[in-house]
Amino acid sequence: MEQGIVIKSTGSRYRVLDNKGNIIDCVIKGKFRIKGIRTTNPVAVGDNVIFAQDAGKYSGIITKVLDRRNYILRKSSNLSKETQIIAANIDQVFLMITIKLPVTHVEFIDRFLITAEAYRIPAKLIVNKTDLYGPQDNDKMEYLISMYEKTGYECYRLSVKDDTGTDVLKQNMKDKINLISGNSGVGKTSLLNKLDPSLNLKTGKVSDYHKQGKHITTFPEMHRMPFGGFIIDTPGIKSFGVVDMERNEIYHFFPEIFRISKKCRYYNCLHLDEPGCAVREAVEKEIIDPLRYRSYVNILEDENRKYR
Ligand SMILES: Nc1nc2c(ncn2[C@@H]2O[C@H](COP(=O)(O)OP(=O)(O)OP(=O)(O)O)[C@@H](O)[C@H]2O)c(=O)[nH]1
Ligand SMILES: [Mg+2]
Ligand SMILES: [Zn+2]
Repeated sequence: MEQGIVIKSTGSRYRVLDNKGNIIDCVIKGKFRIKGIRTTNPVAVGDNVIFAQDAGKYSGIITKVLDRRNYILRKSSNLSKETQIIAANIDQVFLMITIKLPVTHVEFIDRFLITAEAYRIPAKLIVNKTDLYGPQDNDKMEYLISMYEKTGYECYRLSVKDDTGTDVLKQNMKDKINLISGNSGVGKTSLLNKLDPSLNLKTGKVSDYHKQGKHITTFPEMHRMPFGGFIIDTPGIKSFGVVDMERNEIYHFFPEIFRISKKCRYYNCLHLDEPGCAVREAVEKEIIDPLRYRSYVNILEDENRKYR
């Protein structure tokens, strides 16, 4: 029996990196179930596994998944019940966003951030493609960055194309297990190719007509970085359903809303139209950004719809 870490999962086959640096293609045997959650994939990238290797062959059978330190789940859509583990045992997640080509929406960012908060995984934002931005785009970028920095999220300005901002990111990712997520076409895989040109991974174009990416990366895959640590590249996501959250706890994962909610008159205030709501007062005074509050209300309404 040997131990390794899953670096790629394609549904039925798993690529495992062992302690000696060998890569073994594995299948799973038996049933793997995680308490309390239903997932479409029992073994995920980042999982530490025990496997039995066929003598002399670079193929094996995974027999056990070791306890996960954490994991990040997604729902294939807002209303779907199917959940998928994107990756496990992650030190930090980066959401890559772009102001244009494609446009990343605030609510999408917020759905991602609350998921990371719920799983207690530090989340950071990367704004890529700064080389494309005119004055208006830059204003929009700076607005978002200041909004998220105030809330407590680190933000990075990046142009993979011009190679600006890559060194700072490298320093931050060094020696950690990092995951990069984001819409299709924002440049996740391009960043990996920049950080390690020998990877030569496939990237895609953003279409002129739809201004969206073409879902080039299809499975999450973990890559060892020459400067130390790992980066997990993931397929672009369209929408992000929130997982495992009660309606009355969604605001717990908006740090600035949660902080102020302690001053609401009613302990079970949902910050919609209750009297004495400190959150709504803070939104009016723009202490809480109205964009963030709008995301909160939309996500809450989406969750309500599911119960009807
Ligand atoms: N102008 C500009 N284009 C970029 C930059 N970074 C990436 N691109 C381009 O954006 C397109 C999409 O890049 P990918 O790296 O394939 O995007 P991705 O996020 O991996 O997309 P999926 O795998 O589909 O999720 C490619 O044409 C890249 O060349 C950048 O900083 N500036
Ligand atoms: Mg990609
Ligand atoms: Zn309130």
